[in-house]
Amino acid sequence: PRSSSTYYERYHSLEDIYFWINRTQQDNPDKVKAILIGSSYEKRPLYVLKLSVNNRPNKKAMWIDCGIHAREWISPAFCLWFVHYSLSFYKSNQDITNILDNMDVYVLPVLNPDGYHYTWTTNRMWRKNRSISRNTKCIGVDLNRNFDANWCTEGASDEPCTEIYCGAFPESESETQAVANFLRIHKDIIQIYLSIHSYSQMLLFPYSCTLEEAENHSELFEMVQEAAQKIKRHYRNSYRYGSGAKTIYLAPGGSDDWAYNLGIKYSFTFELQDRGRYGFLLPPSHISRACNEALLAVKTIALKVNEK
Ligand code: ING
Ligand code: ZN
Repeated sequence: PRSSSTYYERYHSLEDIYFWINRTQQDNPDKVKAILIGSSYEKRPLYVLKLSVNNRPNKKAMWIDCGIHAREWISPAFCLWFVHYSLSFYKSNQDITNILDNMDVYVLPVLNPDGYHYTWTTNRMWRKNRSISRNTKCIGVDLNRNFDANWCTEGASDEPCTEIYCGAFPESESETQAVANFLRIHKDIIQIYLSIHSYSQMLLFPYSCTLEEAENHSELFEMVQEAAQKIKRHYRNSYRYGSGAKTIYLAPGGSDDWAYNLGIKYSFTFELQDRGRYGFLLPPSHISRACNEALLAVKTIALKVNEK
């Protein structure tokens, strides 16, 4: 039967997503600007969409990246869905209006385009990027172990053949450098850092690279607790929450820990649906539910930060 799902309730190839980025900025010239922040190992462009509804001076900002891990397809789907939601409901939904009136939002739809492309053509379960290392046939660095936060300690591996290979040195990868450089330049305006993964339904915050607590641990804990409670109430779905190291496992070199140490004190990693039934192969029919749940968490956090 003919599918009745919309563009945002399907998964899209990398080529489609580049086309979508271009069309989204053309169709919304007053609100959307595509910014080239660097390129991948295989020389694909890394575009960030800047959503900005007014030119108020001293506006703060939120950063959202998707697709750092190639096989987590719900993640890029969320970034596209979120941009579409923001553009569609600005002025009609009170929460998104409040958020966009007070902050610009930077959205990187696919942080790891080489890996994402590879999952569409060759190996659906690929996680890492596609960079080639010396002295090994094994390909790829885990970009979420490549940031400079207790880099390559327990929870990462210096063995290129593993799924959690940390790379030759911190920020060795072109994709990591592009994101880290952009965040360094904009750190004074960016208040919220958000990285979208799947699966397992968790709302995490620093630290993942150590069992020590972040300086504002209680504040971060209360934010994700409130977000999880709202998801439970609205969608009857459970999300676990807490610091990364205590909630799942020690994982050094992650982007949220690095952004936190850079000074972005509201830094989070979301693990979207599901809890393992489909895992990375979440059916397209579940996209809108998964995205609505994540949106509720984004709104809860952004509105809390806006109040400050
Ligand atoms: N989970 C993350 C991973 O990279 C994580 C968990 C979060 C690590 C924050 C580091 C920092 O292992 C998935 N599913 O990739
Ligand atoms: Zn991941």
